[in-house]
Amino acid sequence: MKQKILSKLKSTEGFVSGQMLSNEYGITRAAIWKNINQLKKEGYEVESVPRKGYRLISSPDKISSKEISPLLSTKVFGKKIIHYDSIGSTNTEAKILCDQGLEEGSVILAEEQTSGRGRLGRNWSSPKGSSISMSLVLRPDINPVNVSKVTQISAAALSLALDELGVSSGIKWPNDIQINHKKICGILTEMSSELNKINYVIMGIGINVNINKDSFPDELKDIATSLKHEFNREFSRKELVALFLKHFEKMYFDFVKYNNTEEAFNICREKSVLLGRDINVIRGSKITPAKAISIDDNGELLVEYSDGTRSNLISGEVSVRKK
Ligand code: BTX
Repeated sequence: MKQKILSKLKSTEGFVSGQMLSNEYGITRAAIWKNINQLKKEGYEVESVPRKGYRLISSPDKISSKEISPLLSTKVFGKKIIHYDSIGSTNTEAKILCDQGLEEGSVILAEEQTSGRGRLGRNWSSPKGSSISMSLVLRPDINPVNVSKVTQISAAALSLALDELGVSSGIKWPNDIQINHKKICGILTEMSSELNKINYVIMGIGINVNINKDSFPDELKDIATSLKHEFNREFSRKELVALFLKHFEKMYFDFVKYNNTEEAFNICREKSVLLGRDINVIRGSKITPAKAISIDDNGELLVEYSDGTRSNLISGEVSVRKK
């Protein structure tokens, strides 16, 4: 009921009378009033004027289904949105729900993660209300060896979404998006599979949107940034989620239906902060200098070592070498 009333308020420019809502939804005016109060508690600013009714003045910048659904242009991604105010990790939660059969295209979103995860057991910082923590449920009928391509598709999709907001970003293969050489986004793609069959893939993405620079923990201050810090203004998280899902859906289905990754990989090449640069390839404690040559048609990074030998990296850790 709350959702219905909210939709009505959102789609009406002026006031909506309590009587009209009561007639339309078949509940008493007192019940309407209760629902409006609940919306107010959730951060919606609703003006109520005797004999005129209710008018929505502003909505909270929440990344809930209520806020995001009206902005979606997708067919599959975001049809089901599960939203938490606070959760350990959206990827961990998504896995639990996938084991119970959660369908492809479902999106898990949280205002805050208390144990956000990066790769290899690292932490991901996701402060409340100012970051996006999102996990997408994928059930692609592809060979498990190709799953790492999803990370590239996701990086390309975010970069396109940021372009639409007037933000130009760089992609650091395989899973970071950067602005001014600092990280604003990380991607963690995880999979449950048998030898040749994928049960599900969880594509987790964390984006630093309206985080104030001094809210980053000390160890991140030199390597992380946020859209707000770079552009000195707030960005709408829900709009960014909707734009990301639009671009992701298109390129993901190009990939899983038609095995076409051209658009996504071209974006990863064009926006790469590595190609042509001197880099370090990091494997555990071993650091090998190399040059980043290209991203091939499998989304792998082709590197050339100082002895002239070349190899393709499927995933892993690389850093740009300081001069
Ligand atoms: P990664 O292993 O490439 O990067 C993790 C490293 O990034 C950390 O060790 C730290 O140095 C740095 N870092 C941590 N938090 C931030 C941040 N907010 N901004 C910039 N740098 C940071 C990257 O792994 C993958 C991150 C995926 C996060 C999403 S959020 C939704 C989903 N749920 C979940 O638990 N993880 C994913």
